[in-house]
Amino acid sequence: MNFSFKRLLLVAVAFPIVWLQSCKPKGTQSAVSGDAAAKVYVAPGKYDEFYSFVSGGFSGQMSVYGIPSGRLFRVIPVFSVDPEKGYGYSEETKPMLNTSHGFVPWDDLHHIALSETDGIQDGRWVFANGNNTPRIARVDLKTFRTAEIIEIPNSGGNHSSPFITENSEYVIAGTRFSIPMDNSNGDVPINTYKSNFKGTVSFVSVDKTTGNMKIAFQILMPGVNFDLARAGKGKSHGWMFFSCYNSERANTLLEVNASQKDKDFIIAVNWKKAEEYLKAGKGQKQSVKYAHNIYDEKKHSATSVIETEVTVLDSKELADMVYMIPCPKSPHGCDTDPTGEYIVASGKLAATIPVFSFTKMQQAIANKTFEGEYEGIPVLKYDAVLYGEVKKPGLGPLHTEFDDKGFAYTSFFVSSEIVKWNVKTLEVVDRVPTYYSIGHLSVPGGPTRKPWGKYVIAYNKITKDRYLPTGPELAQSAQLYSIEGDKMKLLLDFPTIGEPHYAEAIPAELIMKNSQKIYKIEENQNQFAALGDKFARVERKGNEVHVYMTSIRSHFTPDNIEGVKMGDIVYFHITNLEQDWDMPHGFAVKGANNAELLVMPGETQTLAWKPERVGIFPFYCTDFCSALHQEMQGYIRVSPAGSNVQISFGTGKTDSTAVANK
Ligand code: K7E
Ligand code: CUA
Repeated sequence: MNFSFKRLLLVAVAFPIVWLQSCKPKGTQSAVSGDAAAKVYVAPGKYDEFYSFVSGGFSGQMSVYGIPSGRLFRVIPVFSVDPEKGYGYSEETKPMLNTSHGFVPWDDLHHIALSETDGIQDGRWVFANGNNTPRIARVDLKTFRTAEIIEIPNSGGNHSSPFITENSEYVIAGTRFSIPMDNSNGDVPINTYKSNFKGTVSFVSVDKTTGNMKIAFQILMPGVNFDLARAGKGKSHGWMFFSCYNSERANTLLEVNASQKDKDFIIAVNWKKAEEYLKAGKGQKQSVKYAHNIYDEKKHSATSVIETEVTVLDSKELADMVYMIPCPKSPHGCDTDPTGEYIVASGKLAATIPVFSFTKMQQAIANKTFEGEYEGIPVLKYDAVLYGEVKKPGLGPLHTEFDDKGFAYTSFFVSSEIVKWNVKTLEVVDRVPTYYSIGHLSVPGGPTRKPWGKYVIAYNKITKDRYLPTGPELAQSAQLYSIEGDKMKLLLDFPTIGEPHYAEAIPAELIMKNSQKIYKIEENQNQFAALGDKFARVERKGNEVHVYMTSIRSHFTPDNIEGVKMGDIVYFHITNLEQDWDMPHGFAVKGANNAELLVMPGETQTLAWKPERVGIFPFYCTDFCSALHQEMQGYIRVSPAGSNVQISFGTGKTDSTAVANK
């Protein structure tokens, strides 16, 4: 028995937990220091310090966690239907998921952008991208609900999105896949990529008061793949920086063919210049088709409008608007530091992290220090724009966030670690392992002019042995590290919903004070609302039966309905008359090919139901609302098509008011 094993045994006797851990595969050692538990412990009844908004990847949703506890508070349905909340199932919310391709009830949500004022998070809205069917959503942080979705035309996949400018002037959308433009003949051989496929970046303006989005302009770009982006800030305000790959413009086996060249590009867009060109009428109007969906908080319903025009500025023709900066092999993340001076690019296949200087870029532009052109766009000389390189930082750099003390934190997918480095000196000062294969990472306020610091959160792609096994697919996960000291310290693992990509955290006080408690019943303008029991009724309009129903603890009015016939469509319009915080009522009817409704206090929502057989169908409240929740139920009778049962309804009438169908 060697010395160290004896020691291990001794420790094992004293601390059986340690013994257990040492028997697990190497990776599962927690590397957690003694006070970690206290640092993440939020006592019962106490609040977390930060909200974290986490992308759900292929779940299409966004989730909301408390930091430092890692407690899940809410899943906000955005691009995917959500039966838990009736989102995408109720008649009022269905239009939110409308697109020019029809109803698209799923997407792939990668990136989060919290609204900003003067480069500081303001807690008003959070934006998110739909990657697959190009869309940007805006979630209202008063209600934690998706308030608006705008589709992006001339785009093949909205990955490079929705990065935000420092006064929320724009959220942007760069196309991941280049494609033939929507107004051209798209029926072309795929191998004519180089001549027919184009890229675009869209600048979507955000109304200062309402938050409403509008595609202000698009810029026509070479047919590369746009990956990520960040807005300039401070001195670089007015610029947007995009990473791109596939400068080879390959249309097949990109794994090989898009990694041929030594360098791809960071593309710098001067959007103030673009605004000038737009004003001067240099844009070309193109006829396209895209959906614009808005949820009206008073009408409690969404409308979807198909828009038919965008204005396109051509990067080839309009000088001084777009520049390219060479960047080592297939950059992924493109991040700007809090001062706006440094632009950090992360080449997935590169061995260094290049850091570009905005000041040097301006000089290079002024002196025309170009190394050539790419598709008519000036390419700046790498050395002329480079501030310096972080040497040998790790393998597979992906994304960089910043703290409030002049440090940057870069995630490394291949070497599974976070590397901390000094933004001025470019020296690596610390590194910690992540478990495993980190993608994005997030420091509260990290992408803004004013990072709040304190933590860095890793969002991991693979968890292997970190959690109890759950069949073929394992939990994906976040890991919380303290960055208060010189060294990063692992504090906590917590699983996430879907695949987490980017996340943004914000001090809780910037949001919680504005949180809406109810919808005022007197402001309810839903056209199907019944604003009191006395308005509850059932009406037949041809083969449509409209049930104007109210809910309040603990009954529905009406709760007995007869006169529905086969071939009818029944619309249950449920108005929740409650005016107390956190008092939703649910609604579900047997056999409905649909989800439940979950109706907030003061709100009206509609469930459409097409009975497919004759009989009695119970309906009930799905959300445990009072001691008599189980009594919150009713019946609807469905008669044969030719029956002469007349519409009748009631609540609390024990004698039948309906004529029995004898
Ligand atoms: Cu790196 Cu889609 Cu932002 Cu994921 S992306 S990691
Ligand atoms: Cu209403 Cu349960």
